[in-house]
Amino acid sequence: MASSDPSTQRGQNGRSYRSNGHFRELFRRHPENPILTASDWPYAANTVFNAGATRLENGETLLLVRVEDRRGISHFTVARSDDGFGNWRIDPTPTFLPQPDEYPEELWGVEDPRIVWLPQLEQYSVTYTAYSRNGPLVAMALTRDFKRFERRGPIMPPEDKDAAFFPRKFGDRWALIHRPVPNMPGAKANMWLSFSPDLKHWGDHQVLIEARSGSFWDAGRIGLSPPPIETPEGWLIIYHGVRHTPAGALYRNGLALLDLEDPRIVISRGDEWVFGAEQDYELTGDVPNVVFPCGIVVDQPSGTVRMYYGAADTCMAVATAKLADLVEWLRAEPNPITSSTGIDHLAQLGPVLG
Ligand code: BMA
Repeated sequence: MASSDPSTQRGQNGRSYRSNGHFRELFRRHPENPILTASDWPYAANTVFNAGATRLENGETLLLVRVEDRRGISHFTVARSDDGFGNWRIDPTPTFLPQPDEYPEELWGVEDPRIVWLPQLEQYSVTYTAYSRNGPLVAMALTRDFKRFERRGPIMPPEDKDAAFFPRKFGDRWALIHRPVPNMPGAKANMWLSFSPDLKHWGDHQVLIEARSGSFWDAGRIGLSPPPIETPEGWLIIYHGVRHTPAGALYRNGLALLDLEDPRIVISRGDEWVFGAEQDYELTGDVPNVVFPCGIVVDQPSGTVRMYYGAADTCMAVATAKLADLVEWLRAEPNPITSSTGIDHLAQLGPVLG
């Protein structure tokens, strides 16, 4: 299915109605979006969306796609492509099915995987949402080949989602970004950072980035989208923000930058979103108005990132950007950490890195 450029979406009077052309668009949608839909699937599937992504050693792009069946329960299936845009080769049967007998936290499925290569372990980590009887929690598995997975079970209790590791240790500890949801009225669903010596025991939990307030695009709740991206200027964070409206939630993406050696330090955070639902396949589907990236691949020579996102909880799409443009946009943003984020106290916490 080919997409139409938002600037050419016109009403009866010929005027464009979805884009006023004065924003700097950092991400370009692939002209063949959506790149994967349930109709491409080799077996029965309701929707295919929110895939984790990585580039394999042989240059292939691998997506670990969330597939929802008609019970409403999700599993993961691998899709591979040489250029990361087309000719996807999809595993003929599910790759990673929930195993509630052995892993009761997976009772109602597995969702929204994030893939990070951990050079020290020479394995890929897959952090995912396991939908347990007590609510969604963060679980993790390790794999070398995306065929056999070593499940490590829950690493954060419910409700918690949107988790990914940093690819390397800080001092002698791993770090995890995740998004617990407090149930105290008025407390917000913020992004947190936690540390572990062994990927199993987690501590020094702290708020990393807070949801904003009032009418802001990221006032409802926020969460990490793809895993952190290492750049010379810092860890680039693409996060999703939710604004609740009478017509439902709007899911969009914004940017922040963390200190390379101390990821507790937020160097900057953009005030505006940089990617939101505009195209038909993002506006219409099981959950309208959702763009939800879980995977990113950096093409080193060109400095281009491919951001893979679920559209409207229904299909998979991809958009590209120049990594340097994303970092430069953040630098140019007039609002580095200000009181509107309420997190500048973190810099005063003192060293906790091992
Ligand atoms: C979030 C997650 C995602 C989903 C999004 C929009 O809370 O559950 O899996 O894409 O909502 O429905």
